[in-house]
Amino acid sequence: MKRILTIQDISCVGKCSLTVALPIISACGVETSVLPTAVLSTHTAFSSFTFRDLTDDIKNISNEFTKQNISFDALYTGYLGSFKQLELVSDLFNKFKTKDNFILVDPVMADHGRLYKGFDKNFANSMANLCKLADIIVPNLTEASFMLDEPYIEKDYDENYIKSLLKRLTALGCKKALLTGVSFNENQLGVYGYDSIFDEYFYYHRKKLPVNFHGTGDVFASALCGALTIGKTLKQAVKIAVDYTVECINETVKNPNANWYGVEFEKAIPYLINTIK
Ligand code: PXL
Repeated sequence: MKRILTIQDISCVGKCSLTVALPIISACGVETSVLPTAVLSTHTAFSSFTFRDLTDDIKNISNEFTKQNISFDALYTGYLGSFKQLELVSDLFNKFKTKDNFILVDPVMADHGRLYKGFDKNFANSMANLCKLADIIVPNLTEASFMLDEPYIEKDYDENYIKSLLKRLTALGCKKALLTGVSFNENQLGVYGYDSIFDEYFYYHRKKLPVNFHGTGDVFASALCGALTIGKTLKQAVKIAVDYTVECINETVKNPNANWYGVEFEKAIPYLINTIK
């Protein structure tokens, strides 16, 4: 069985990071090892939360993995809370990267033109450095703009603009970049991808829905990671992950009492299992 290591926080309530990655990657039929970087009572979009920093454990845990001869078919990072964590994770990448596995970095730090609580421009620069070590990165438009020192453009951009961002993202050092939340008109929303090895662009989009939910980026990245790990091509994995994310949103809007803080991804897990077969 394939095994991945995902490195991100546990937000006890909030449907993001590890509480999303674990069930979704498991549903893809992939063993999901975790390296929790922090424990929060909820994610940071809540008005208050606790934050137990686990930075000091990262090195000891990864040293034990080495001692026990544990290897991974993919290394996948999401929300990372500090400069020190970025540094430790880049050491870990250097230790566990092989010629047969891949590194997926989701540079979680911003959305809708704004950085999440606790992050600043310098953090975005350091995250861009971590992206250099990745095979695939999956920023949204806001994260890409911060990492490239570009003003955030919300809409009315064209395809050439998106392609130039993608080219510059891969110029950081990663081979493939996927920009999420790309929309050229009111009816479509999707993921624009660029594979720098084949110099190939692609756009996979669905109908734009008039809603916005927290945590959909984590759902997308987790399904993408699972699909890639079991051997799907980049384009196949993007389609699986986008379609699953749309399914999660559709399930959530059906429920008038759905929580504001995340999508009902659990209800769409049977759909994911069926489509990934
Ligand atoms: O969904 C990304 C995410 C993950 N982890 C924490 C967060 C967020 C986004 O706000 O706050 C702790």
